[in-house]
Amino acid sequence: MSSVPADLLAAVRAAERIVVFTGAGMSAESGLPTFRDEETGLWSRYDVSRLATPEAWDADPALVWAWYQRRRFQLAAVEPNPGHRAIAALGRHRRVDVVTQNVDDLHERGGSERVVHLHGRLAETFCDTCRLPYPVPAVDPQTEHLEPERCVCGGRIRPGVVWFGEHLPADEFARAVDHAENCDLMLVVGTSGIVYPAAGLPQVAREHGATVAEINPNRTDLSEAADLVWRAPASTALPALLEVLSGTAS
Ligand code: BV8
Repeated sequence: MSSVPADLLAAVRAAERIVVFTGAGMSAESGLPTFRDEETGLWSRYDVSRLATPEAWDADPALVWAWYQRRRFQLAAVEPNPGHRAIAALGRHRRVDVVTQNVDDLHERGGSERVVHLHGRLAETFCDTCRLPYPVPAVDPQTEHLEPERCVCGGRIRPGVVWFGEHLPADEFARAVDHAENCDLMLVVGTSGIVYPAAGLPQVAREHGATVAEINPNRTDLSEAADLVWRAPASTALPALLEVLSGTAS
């Protein structure tokens, strides 16, 4: 079990409001590949960040839809990991707001109730023309191409995520900025800090007086500016932190 760095423990103990800012690494130990790993998976022939764009959707909707259906189907088969559950339990000791770049629902299924989704939700689907919600069950496409369903208006049904080049949902991003501006501590967990404007949130927190702590086995674009760094994986670090905080550590 990772021993909790003393400076991080002190920062958590002193904090009244904590933001946990998460990326794909938060879900890695649940079995969902990060964007980086994705490139070694079924889709290694494609540049993933070129699949998650409106241009890719317009050019080959069946390719993009098959990729999303495979991810949606994968999501139904995985569970929250101890890191997700520890974040939810931390929320019983302090005010905790989760701001996630992830499009999975593992924070909610792990028990977190205050979750901001910056990049949408994989489980949701809507018409790309009239933009009305249009629920579609997740299926394993079995192939690299799968024609998306059609709306009554003639539009195609797309995944409820924010693609590269698309604006983030204004209300969600405004909530995320408000949380960053008003927290005492931001835990930055499992993100490479590459994708903006999300990756700018730790700087917002710092500019408003918060302590920023990174929990990640690897160095990232955010490491330099972090006040505290714990090189550890989320699903062992966060439960260890919670155990010490709740006095149950052995
Ligand atoms: C925007 C949904 C304004 C889709 C995602 C040109 C035109 C327009 C915009 C841009 C442009 N050039 C650049 C931009 C900005 C662009 C951007 O940032 N690009 C990057 C690539 C440079 N941003 C946008 O386009 C955003 N919109 O700017 O709108 C605008 C609009 C029009 C014109 C101008 C401006 C929209 C960005 C949203 C993209 N959608 N997801 C989908 O999922 O299919 S982002 C996607 O990437 C995921 O959400 C994912 O979260 C994210 C990847 O980042 P990470 O989460 O950090 O994951 P990553 O794999 O990179 O890293 C994992 C980390 O985990 C690693 O550090 C690893 O060490 C760590 N880890 C691994 N295991 C563990 C662990 N940590 C802890 N424990 C472990 N066990």
